[in-house]
Amino acid sequence: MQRIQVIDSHTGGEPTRLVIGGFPDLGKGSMAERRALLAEQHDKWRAAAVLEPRGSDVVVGALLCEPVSADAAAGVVFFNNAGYLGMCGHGTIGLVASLAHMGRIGVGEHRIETPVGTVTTTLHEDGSVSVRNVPAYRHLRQAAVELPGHGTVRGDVAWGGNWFFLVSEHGQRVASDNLAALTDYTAALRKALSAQGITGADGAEIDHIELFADDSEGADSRNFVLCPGNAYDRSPCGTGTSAKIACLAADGKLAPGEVWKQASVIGSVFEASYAFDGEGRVIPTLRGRAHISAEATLLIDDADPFGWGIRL
Ligand code: PYC
Repeated sequence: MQRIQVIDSHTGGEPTRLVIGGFPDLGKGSMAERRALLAEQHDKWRAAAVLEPRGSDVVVGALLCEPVSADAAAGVVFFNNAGYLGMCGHGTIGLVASLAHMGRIGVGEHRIETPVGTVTTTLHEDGSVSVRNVPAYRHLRQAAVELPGHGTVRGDVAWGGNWFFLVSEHGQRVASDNLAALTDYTAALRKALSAQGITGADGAEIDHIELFADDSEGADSRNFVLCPGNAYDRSPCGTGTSAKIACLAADGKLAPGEVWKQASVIGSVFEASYAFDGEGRVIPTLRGRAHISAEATLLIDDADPFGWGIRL
């Protein structure tokens, strides 16, 4: 029997499963190197932790690692049903809440190493968490993609710790009673981007699609975010909100320090603002709240045919 110790949390409805023990030793390299090692040599551990029957398409895994730098509180490698992520905003908020729950950190500032750079988090007195993300920027403005059945769709391509295609003019209803249609539309859009060679910098795959609409509940915007494994983000998506902030800054529609309230399709909200980094990019800061939902040990029985996850 194999055992994996986890703490589950959710941030605005989006789950994070923090792995605190039981995974193979990935050495002392950077988080990017440890992510590569996990993907290349130990991927079955990712599958066991987040796929059915223990997990689901929605669960984002976060492997807690010893940081490289002595001034960091932790390192982390994020993964999901489809593979591995660069950064994860909701997951970082969940990680910080879980570290506080474990008694490893208190109120104040904590640096976290991720595969795409170090982020600075703040655990606030009220339990909310701010994340000063890696630099974000717009790569392409209003790129045109031909979407079968819908004609030309235009959107920005931006980096917020993952690659996003951000669309405001889409003709879709961004509402929680329209999830199947939104999922079909955004999945088709992602396929069309790939087929038509529209990518992030250096040919990077755009694996997240983000649709925007006005919000009726008082936020500046409501989004629907399709994640790489076809689940939608229940939270407003920290990296997606960072990408949005970068586009707003590039269009001169949001001033440095001004607060942008981004609602998710289920109505949870992140607050975001930015500062310029002096190199044409923005440093977004997101604020949200996570709640702990379980402390558990996952068991993998050698005799279980689906013990290492259901891979379809
Ligand atoms: O919050 O950055 C995020 C995120 C990425 C994928 C799911 N959530």
